[in-house]
Amino acid sequence: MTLRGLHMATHTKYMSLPTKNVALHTKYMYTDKSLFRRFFTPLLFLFLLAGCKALPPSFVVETPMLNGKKTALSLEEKKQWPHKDPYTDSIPGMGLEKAYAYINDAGLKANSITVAVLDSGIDLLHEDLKNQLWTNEKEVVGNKIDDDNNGYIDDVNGYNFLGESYHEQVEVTRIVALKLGDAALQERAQKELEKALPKALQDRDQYRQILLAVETADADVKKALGKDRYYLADLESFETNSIMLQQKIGVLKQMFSFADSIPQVLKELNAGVTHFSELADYNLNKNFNGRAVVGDDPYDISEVNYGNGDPKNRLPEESHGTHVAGIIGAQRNNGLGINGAAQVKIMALRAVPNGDEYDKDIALGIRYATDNGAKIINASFGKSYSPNVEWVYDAIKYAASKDVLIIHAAGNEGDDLDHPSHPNFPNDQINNGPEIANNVLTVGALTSELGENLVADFSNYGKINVDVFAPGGAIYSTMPGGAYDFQDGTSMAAPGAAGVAALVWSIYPNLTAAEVKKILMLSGVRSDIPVILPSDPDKKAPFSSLSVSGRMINAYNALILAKQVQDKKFNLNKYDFIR
Ligand SMILES: [Ca+2]
Ligand SMILES: [Ca+2]
Ligand SMILES: [Ca+2]
Ligand SMILES: [Ca+2]
Repeated sequence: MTLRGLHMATHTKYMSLPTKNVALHTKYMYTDKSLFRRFFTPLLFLFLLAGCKALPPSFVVETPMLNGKKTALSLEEKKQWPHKDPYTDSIPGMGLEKAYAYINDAGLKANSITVAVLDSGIDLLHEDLKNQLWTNEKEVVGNKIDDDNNGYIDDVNGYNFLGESYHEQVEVTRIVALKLGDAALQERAQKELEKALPKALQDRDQYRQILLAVETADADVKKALGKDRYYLADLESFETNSIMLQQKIGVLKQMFSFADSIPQVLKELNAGVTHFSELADYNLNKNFNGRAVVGDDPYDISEVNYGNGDPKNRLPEESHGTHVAGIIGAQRNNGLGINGAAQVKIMALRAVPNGDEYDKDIALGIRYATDNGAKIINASFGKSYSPNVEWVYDAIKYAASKDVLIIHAAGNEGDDLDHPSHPNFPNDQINNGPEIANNVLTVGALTSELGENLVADFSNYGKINVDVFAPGGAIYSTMPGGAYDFQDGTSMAAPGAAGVAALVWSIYPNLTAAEVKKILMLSGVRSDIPVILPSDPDKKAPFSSLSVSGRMINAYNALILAKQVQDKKFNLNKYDFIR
């Protein structure tokens, strides 16, 4: 599944930062001798102790305390926050504006670099992406011949491993329907499916009921007010003796706490109905076969003649790959839309359907990217079961052998990935064991609030399985049809990290993939501020305890450290993250 947050309230919550909360966090950060600190200290001490072994030196002058912004972000800041800096701007972005100012001042030159977006389809005609696409120069478009003899026909901007398929089952459904794996796995999957399907139907019906109630209330209140557009203030000042109308106004007032307008509420409710309907009709439907139109056997990795050379999105709602691609590499400073994190060539690989991706497509996609010149592969997808995981592990090791870096989203379940029952595939560690390769960076999601809500409430985390954090809450980027919009998810955090990796690597191309990974982790901004745990909103833990590095990615720091490594003034081998 693509890793985008689907709960309706998250978006709005991040968009309107409540200032009173910001003030509260600041208090925590300053009050060393407060009551709070007394209760918290034993716990904090444990975490600090655990973190000490791994604590590398600082590479830049860091002020001892990070201060969150005390006012709400402006719309422009909301659109650009991932490029802001925690120190300079009090916003926990990736320091990209600062990094570009430094690049400019120092006169640093960037080399060309290709980043593969292994994802859903991409809007290849988008105004802010079309000039940034990787092109296979030796391939002639549309002649049905594999001109460059790389095994793929007409792969001009990448490849489409999904053919004309879009909806898919999730692995739990496939395990039950196709009897994959052993009896124990099938029994476990059967139990999950028996719970998930009725839940999806129930959620769909609930969304439908709320949608109907809001639609009816909206129509009646418009009529009573005598206007087509109204605001919360209109509802608050409206007086009526009709109990029915009072109830409807009550419903609408409640809705204003989820979004800024009723049309936005209706849009999100409709999206909810669609989401839960698709869950029931496709993802969790034992009898659905999304792969039939592709025509291959997805359980035979040797059968490679499938899919086609057109990785564009098939439907407007297939927006994920477009959004991810823009975060990494939307054309910079062209007077349109947004600035990507780096100026890269985007290789479009369509391999993630509306359901769980097949291990075969992911393994072949990683190999395609590796063999055709990508240095970085962005992997904003994941799933809880991976029946042919060995194919993916082999592909990851192959990419490592060719010095290709893979950036993986940590996932959106709000879970501790170090817990044995919460794997998120493709991982690079089996049962918290040693890493199978040194080229995978796993990224959790931050919100724009430098305080207790710093870690997005949907983000997975883990001192062993998540390497670093990057912005993932309410991220503004490209959408199909030449549009732009906000999306939430660790899916949005991975491409931010991928863009920073691309920027660093484009300037210091002699670094290895493993070195770039380590530089991103070591140079991040570390903070011990207490953050709400995504898995338990009643609990807090130091931010630094939720990932291997304890840090959030910072492009400026990464460039400084990369230069030191290149000039042999800093030996990366001396520092390791001890678990
Ligand atoms: Ca070809
Ligand atoms: Ca051709
Ligand atoms: Ca642009
Ligand atoms: Ca790892």
